[in-house]
Amino acid sequence: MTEVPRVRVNQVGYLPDGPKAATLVTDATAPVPWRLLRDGVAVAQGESQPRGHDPSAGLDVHVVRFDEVREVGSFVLEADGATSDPFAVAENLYDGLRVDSLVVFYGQRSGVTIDEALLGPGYGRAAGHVDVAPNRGDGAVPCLPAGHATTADGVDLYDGWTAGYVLDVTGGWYDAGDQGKYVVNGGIAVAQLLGLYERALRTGTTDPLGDGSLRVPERGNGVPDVLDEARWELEWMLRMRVPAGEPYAGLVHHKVSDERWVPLPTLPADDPQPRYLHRPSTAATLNLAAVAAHGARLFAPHDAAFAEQLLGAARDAYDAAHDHPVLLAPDTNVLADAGSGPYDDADLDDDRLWAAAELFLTTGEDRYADDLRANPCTPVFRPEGFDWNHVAAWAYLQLATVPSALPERDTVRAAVVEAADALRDQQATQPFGHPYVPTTGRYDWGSNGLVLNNLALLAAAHEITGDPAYRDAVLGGVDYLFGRNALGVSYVTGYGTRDVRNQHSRWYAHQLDPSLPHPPRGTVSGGPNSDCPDPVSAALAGSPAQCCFVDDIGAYGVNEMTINWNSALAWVASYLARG
Ligand code: 9MR
Repeated sequence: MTEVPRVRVNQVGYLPDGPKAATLVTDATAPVPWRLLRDGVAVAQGESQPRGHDPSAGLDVHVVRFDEVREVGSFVLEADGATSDPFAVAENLYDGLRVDSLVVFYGQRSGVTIDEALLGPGYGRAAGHVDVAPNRGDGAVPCLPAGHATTADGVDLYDGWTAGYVLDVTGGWYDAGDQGKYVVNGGIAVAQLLGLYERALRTGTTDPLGDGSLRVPERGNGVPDVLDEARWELEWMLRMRVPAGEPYAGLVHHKVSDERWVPLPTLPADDPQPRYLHRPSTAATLNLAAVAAHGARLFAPHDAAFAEQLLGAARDAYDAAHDHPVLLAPDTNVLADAGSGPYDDADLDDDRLWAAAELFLTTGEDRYADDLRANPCTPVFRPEGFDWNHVAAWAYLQLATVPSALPERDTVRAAVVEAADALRDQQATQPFGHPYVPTTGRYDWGSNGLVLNNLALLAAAHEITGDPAYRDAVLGGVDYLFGRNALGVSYVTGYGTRDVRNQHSRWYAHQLDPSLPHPPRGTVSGGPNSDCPDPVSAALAGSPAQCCFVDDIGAYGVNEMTINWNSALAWVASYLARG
């Protein structure tokens, strides 16, 4: 790959009727001329806007705006003696991404053979975690034995919890590049899949991803494919419930995972580790309540019995979480052999808000509206954005956009627009165009997921107000993910000239074993993380936030794939696509 050009553009391209901006890295203090070239001929020109030193990138930059260009074609941008990578101005740039980013979920499926005819040549693999050696299988997983959650100092993170049953927890999605399956990042991922489908139905601006639209095994079954994909995880989440008669009956296990981390690469079918159910948590239970309620209203026209099962499960989980309001998932990273991520969460008011919101939207019952009122959950919006651990803003987006008789609906809509306006003000300060200005100045683990969810907030404001300025804000922010950033990389595999391909994964491990594939097209990397928490990115510690990234499979703290970041990408791609 050639050296990264100093003119940073969206390498995928720009929509003809959308905003168009690039970022030029230069020491020049005065405006410099730029030219937009097509086949070597200048079709537009102007002068750059100096923006000084950008601390997030550690670079001196100018912004180049060429919004008025509407002509379609392939272009390069020239300024200050530098030439950008080629890029398109074209319609429908994001239609393929919408499909690809959703098909990534099929590749995360556990318990089923992955068919290369669907995921792509070289992407087939044997079913993982079925009861075939060396797997111990997920068909009868025991609860974690006592003592296994005890720290070196003798603290039992699970407070003496023991239980003697086994559960069939086959299926579901692997959360990321590891072999664990976790309810709380599954929850937000399911929600965004259901949400993007519901949005498409509601707005009619994109086709609603009907049957046959995705490359999934269920295509042709008469049910919209995105619902089939979401169901794969929903059914697994239902299996994660504690059985009646057991301690914490009705709550949901936080995770099922290996006793120890397996090395890279290890295909799911080759994982020899014992697997355990970890202690239930209130957070996981509220996640099930939220997405089961959400799924109930979307499955109703397609499978009434499943919809009814989901609604019953949502109500029961909500009640169980009420009875056990603070059973927290602890930080299991402190264990010597954690074997799984913690997804710890000490603040559950946002989860409660989300579950009440979806139950209200599906049932319209006062009980849930009363619970919403009793739980203001401030602040709902954080400048960092929402994620699996902070779901209040997502709940607000749902309450603001899904039709309901909530008396305070207009207030919620106004709050979403106000938050979007604040975000747009912050975005205007960013010479790389992205709406992500964390209060600490440090980028979080999964910053790309946060950027994407901030874009979803702007998109919701567009839906609420009809003001195209919010759509422009989304498009301007997307540029950052596709190359208009400090490193000049596209963070989505298969999209852009310099795309990331070595996201941390035990099976998409081409970097370590060339017989294995890269992650499939449409896989987003977690992105810069100022903490540089893994041995590979540790070398970058102290770098400007945007530079805390490397496309290396060992850099799990900055360059992993997860279902919850891909769901954010799929949501935004679905908003941008046109049916
Ligand atoms: O996405 C998670 C991030 O918000 C946390 O800060 C981080 C540390 O606990 O964990 C991330 O989730 C990882 C999980 O723990 C294990 N599987 C991979 C996930 C993505 O890196």
